[in-house]
Order: sequence, then C-alpha cells, then structure tokens
Amino acid sequence: MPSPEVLGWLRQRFFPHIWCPGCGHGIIMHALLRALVDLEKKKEKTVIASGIGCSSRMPGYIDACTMHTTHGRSLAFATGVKLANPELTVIDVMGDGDCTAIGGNHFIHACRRNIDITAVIMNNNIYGMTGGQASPTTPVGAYATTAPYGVLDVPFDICKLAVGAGASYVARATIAHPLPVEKYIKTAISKKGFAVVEVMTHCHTQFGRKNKRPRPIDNINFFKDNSIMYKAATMPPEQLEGKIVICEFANVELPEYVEQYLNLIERVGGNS
Ligand SMILES: Cc1ncc(C[n+]2csc(CCOP(=O)(O)OP(=O)(O)O)c2C)c(N)n1
Ligand code: SF4
Ligand SMILES: [Mg+2]
Repeated sequence: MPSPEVLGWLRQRFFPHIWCPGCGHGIIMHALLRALVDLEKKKEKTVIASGIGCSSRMPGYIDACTMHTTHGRSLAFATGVKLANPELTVIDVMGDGDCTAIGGNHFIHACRRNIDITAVIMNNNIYGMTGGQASPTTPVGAYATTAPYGVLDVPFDICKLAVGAGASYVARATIAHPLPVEKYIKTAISKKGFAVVEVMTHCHTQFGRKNKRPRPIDNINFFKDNSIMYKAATMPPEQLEGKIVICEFANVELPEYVEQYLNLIERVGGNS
C-alpha cells in the first residue's frame, strides 16, 4: 500500500487506471512518486509531461502540473516549459516507441542540448497501446504484430544512445528492482542537465503473450534472472550479451542549456 504522502500525489478521482492488471508501468509511477516525496518537491512547481501510449497515461494520474501532449513530441513541450520558467522541476515520462521511434530526433537533441529535464523512459520493448507493433527496442527474433516471423532490426540500446548524444546523467534499472529505479530517478531529478532513466518494464498483454511471458510474474522473473547489477563492470562483453545491465552509465558535469541561454541573453541583450 502506498504511503499517505505518495497517495497525496495521486488524482484518485481518475482511478481505476486504464492499465492492464499487472502492467509494469504502475511500479514506475510508484517509484517516481516516492522520489518526488523524498525530494520534498511541491506539486505547483513540478511539471510532468508525456506523449501518447500506455506509459504516457501516467501524468493523468499524478496531482502535479501535467501535460499529456502528442506522440513523440513531449520533449519539445517540456523544453518550452523549462525555458519559460527555469525554476520548475520538469520531468518527461515516455514509452520506448514514443521516445525512440517517432520521438527519436527530439530525444537525441534534448540529450545534446543538455537541458535540465529528467526523462523517464518506460521500455517494454513494444507499442503496447496500439496493439503490439515492434518498436526500435524490440529484440531481434522477438515476435510482434508487425513481425510475425520475428524482428530483423537490431534494437537501440537507449542508455548508449543517450550517453553518445551527450546526456549528463544516464541510468538503467528494471521494474523487478524498484529501489534502484527510485534512487536513479531521485539522482536524475537532482542533476542539473538532461538526465535519462531507462526502466525496463513489461507489456505482458501485447509482448509477453507472443514471447512466452504471458503473465506479469513471468516478466518479473525474466528481469530478475537476466539482470546484472554489480558485476557488470568486471565482466567481458561476451558474458554481458543479452543481459540487462543495471547501473549509472553517465554522471558528468556539463554546461546546462537554460543557463547558457540566460547568459546569452545577458551578454547580447544590451545590443538589441
Ligand atoms: C502522430 C501519431 N502517430 C501514431 C500514433 C499512434 N500511437 C499511439 S501510442 C503509440 C505507441 C506507443 O508505444 P510506447 O510509446 O512504447 O508506449 P506503450 O504503450 O508501450 O507504453 C502509437 C504508435 C499517435 N497517437 N500519434
Ligand atoms: S497493453 Fe501492455 S503496456 Fe498497455 S497497459 Fe496493458 S500491459 Fe501495460
Ligand atoms: Mg512501449
């Protein structure tokens, strides 16, 4: 049962939620809310944006300043909010399809800009909401509505993509490891710069049924059996093949975009 503080961040009038019973997205919402409570954030100063997808329904249930925007474009909305009012804590929750397919360009450019936004990516390896089409993170050989004989395309590693594109904080955990999820989200929100937390989750309804993990527990067990938390740094790449590495991949100090932008206005403002 969530704590009274966490319950205070929920719009309980919108329950029951639309998620299938046992969907992993709820575990991520709980971790995010625990992080907000622990950081003593104020609802009126906390903005949570999303695009479209089962994952993107999350802000509707959270009693903060929330924006349910368009598919793949939530980072553009979040960027505008942060630039207009830098004092706000801005969090953008996205699905794997939302973030890396239609929103892929917005994502890599938000990383390179290093704007002070926290991106929480709920990676269930599939387009859940629209019926189980393959996404850019569906593993090779996995079955999807659009891949009845198995996916051919090599998936993105979201964390590698974010590190390569210049994000200042990048971490990954799974819904079977909720404490690291909460810890990484807390660090990400506290970090000045673009901070990415990828959370491996599951869509047992659209992905699991086609890939021998039809029940929520099958997926939780899969994450437990296939994740590596502490030993990854000392293991050779061939032993990490097919494993989910849980760790912080980047935590660096880089110039932050809003600060650069305000400095620019101060520098050239007198000339306009
Ligand atoms: C411009 C546009 N294109 C396509 C869609 C249809 N659509 C809605 S959600 C979605 C995919 C959602 O997948 P993901 O982001 O992984 O979220 P999940 O449902 O898996 O949590 C798509 C293709 C849309 N709403 N808008
Ligand atoms: S369809 Fe999949 S992602 Fe959507 S609520 Fe159901 S289990 Fe979750
Ligand atoms: Mg998805």
